[in-house]
Amino acid sequence: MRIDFVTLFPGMFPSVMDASMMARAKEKGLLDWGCVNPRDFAEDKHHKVDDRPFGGGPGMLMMAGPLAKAIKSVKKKNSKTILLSPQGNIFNDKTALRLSREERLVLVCGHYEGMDERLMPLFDEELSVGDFVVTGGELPAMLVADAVARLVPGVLKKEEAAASESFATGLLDFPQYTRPRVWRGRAVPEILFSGDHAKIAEWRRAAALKATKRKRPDLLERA
Ligand code: 4G4
Repeated sequence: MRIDFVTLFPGMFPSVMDASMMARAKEKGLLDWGCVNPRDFAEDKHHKVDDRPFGGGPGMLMMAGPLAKAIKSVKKKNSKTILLSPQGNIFNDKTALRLSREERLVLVCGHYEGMDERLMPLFDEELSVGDFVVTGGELPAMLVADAVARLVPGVLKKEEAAASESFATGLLDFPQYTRPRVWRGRAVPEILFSGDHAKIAEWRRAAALKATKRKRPDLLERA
C-alpha cells in the first residue's frame, strides 16, 4: 500500500510514520508513504494557501487552487482520496479493514477554519476520527494510516495478528497478566496456571463479555 499525505506540515510525519510497526511495514516493502505540500503548488510569489471567507466571518480557509493541484500531483487511477474532517463519517475498525484492501490512499489534511467547499468533489470519502476538533487533519490522518496499515496482510507478526481480531469479536479484550505472579499483593487469576487451555479460553471469553458489559454496553447492543 502507498499512502500520500497532503499537508502543510510534512515535518509532523516521520516520527510517527517511520517508527515501530510502520517502519517494519516499510522495510518489508508492504507500505510506502510520502507527503506533498500545497504550499509548493501556490500560484503567487508569497506561496499563499489560505484566504478570507466570502460573506465574512472569523479566520481563514484553505484556498481551492493549491490544494487541488497538490492532490492531483499524487492521485492515480487506483487511489482512494480521503478528507479527514469533523464532518466525516466516524472511522472505525470496519472502515480500516475496507481501506486496508486499497492499493493507494491519498489522505488530505485540512487546516485553518476549513476549506473551500468546491474542493469536495475531489474526495471519494470524508472521515472523522471522533466528535472533536483538532488544529489540523495531520493527527487524524496518521491515526487512520496506523489503523489501516496494521491490517494490511503481512504487516503484523503472526502473534499480533491474532490479537487484532479482538475487535472483530465485537468484544473488548480480556484481562491479561505477566510476571510477577503477585504484585502489590494482587495475584494473577489461578486458572491461568492450570494448563487447561479450554478452561482458560472459556474464562477469557466470560471476562471479555463482563468487561464489555461494564465499559462499553453499546457494543453488546449492536452485536
Ligand atoms: C477539515 C475541515 C479532523 C479539517 C476543518 C480534522 C478533527 C478531525 C479540519 C478542520 C480536524 C476529526 C480545522 C475544524 C482540521 N479536526 N475529528 N481539523 N478544522 O477527524
